[in-house]
Amino acid sequence: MAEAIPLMYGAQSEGRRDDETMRRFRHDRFGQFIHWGLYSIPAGSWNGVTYDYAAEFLPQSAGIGPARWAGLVDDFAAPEFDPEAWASLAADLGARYVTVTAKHHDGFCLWPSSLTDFTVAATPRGRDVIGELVHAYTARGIAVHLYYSVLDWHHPDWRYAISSSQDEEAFDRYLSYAGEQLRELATRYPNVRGFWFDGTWDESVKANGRWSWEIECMLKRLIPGAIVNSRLRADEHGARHRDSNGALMGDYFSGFERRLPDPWDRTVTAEDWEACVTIPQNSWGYHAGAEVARTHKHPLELLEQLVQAVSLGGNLLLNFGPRGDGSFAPFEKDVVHTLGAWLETNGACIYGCGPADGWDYPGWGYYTADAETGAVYAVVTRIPVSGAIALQLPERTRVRNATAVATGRPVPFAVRDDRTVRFEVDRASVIPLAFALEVEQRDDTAEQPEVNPDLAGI
Ligand code: H79
Repeated sequence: MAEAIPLMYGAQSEGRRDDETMRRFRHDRFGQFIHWGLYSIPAGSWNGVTYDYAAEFLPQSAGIGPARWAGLVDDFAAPEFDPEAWASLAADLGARYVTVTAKHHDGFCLWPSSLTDFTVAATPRGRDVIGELVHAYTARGIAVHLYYSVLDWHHPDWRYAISSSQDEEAFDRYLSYAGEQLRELATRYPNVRGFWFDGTWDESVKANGRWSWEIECMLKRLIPGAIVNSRLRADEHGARHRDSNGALMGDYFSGFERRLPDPWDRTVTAEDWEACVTIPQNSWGYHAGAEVARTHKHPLELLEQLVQAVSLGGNLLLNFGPRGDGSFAPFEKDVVHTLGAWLETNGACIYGCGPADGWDYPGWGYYTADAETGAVYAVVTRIPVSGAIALQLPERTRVRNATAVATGRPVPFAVRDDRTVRFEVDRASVIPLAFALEVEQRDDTAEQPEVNPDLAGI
């Protein structure tokens, strides 16, 4: 193995964190992402033209400069905004934590930051949106993480790259500004559980690994146990997410955006990770365009992504983009009802679960396992036309008992051979079917399967 490179600003710890806060985050498995800001008002259209790209990228798509964009501050009245209703929606969804955009790329702050005028305080709504949300979610036992974009299209000192000493001075001022904002957030909202960083891919940011290291230290000093995503971090050589020695920086890998690892890719189970996904093909902020609406995923596709993430030891952060007025669109309420109803009765195979060791990806769905109880779950998301499901057991195990998770009722199964059991599932089911398996070790000394020497080695 190559010798480790000495690093000052690489990973801050080795291996997985195993403190109470991190265990809780891992146990939660399902989070709700909220993208809400000025971009929620034009919702993808400007001067009568609709841009079928991400709504939060409208300033770029439509070529709207920061000054004109800032005019939206006057329109941010959000008469329907009700923090309690948002918290109750998150609970109905079955989300155990919520990650909210405190500041997105446009630089607009949803809290009344003392470091800029470009905040919710300047809007007709006036009040502290982040503060009200932290309060409402926390009161319902839902943990809060704050999203913060380092990239900032509004701040005059932001630079994409550093090509002069003036750039360097400006960008240093910018990094102090961002650092002070983060100190402000951690001080104002000490109950938040973590921070979710974005917009860290530009050369200017990559050249400031030390800043990202110091931010991680500061946040963890102000909020002991705070969780930060790997996207915050770069080391002194500009390596992102993982340092120049390959060690994960931050507390979990956050590079899976609008995609999940392949269902058979066990390598990802070595780290904590979280994938973030959208309901439309590509918009995080609310987009009112008809073309974007045609790309909406079916709620059950999103549910399947959740099961897939858990089967690979990851969390799923499912994005919602509330409308400019503060209400949620009907298609998002459908997602809440479908996922929430399923999780209400089937949550045992999701919360607190992770990969099932020794159980290979079966094609008809996913296995998850609860390390605490030892239960293995078979979640059928692609019912074969025959209704016959074959389970390939790990070596030296047997299924003692199987029950339907939703009802607790026993489920008959047939032992087909030494390593295979077979279920008949309801071919008419319109939702994933979850089965809890009681698995026991098999003593092989008693019953060695017969091996025909003529077939050995085939
Ligand atoms: O907040 C949502 C999006 O608005 C934001 N991230 C999610 C969570 C986002 N910002 N930009 N993008 C998504 C897409 C940008 C991708 C790119 Fe790149 C940045 C292309 C080039 C620079 C990714 C990073 C691919 C190469 C580097």
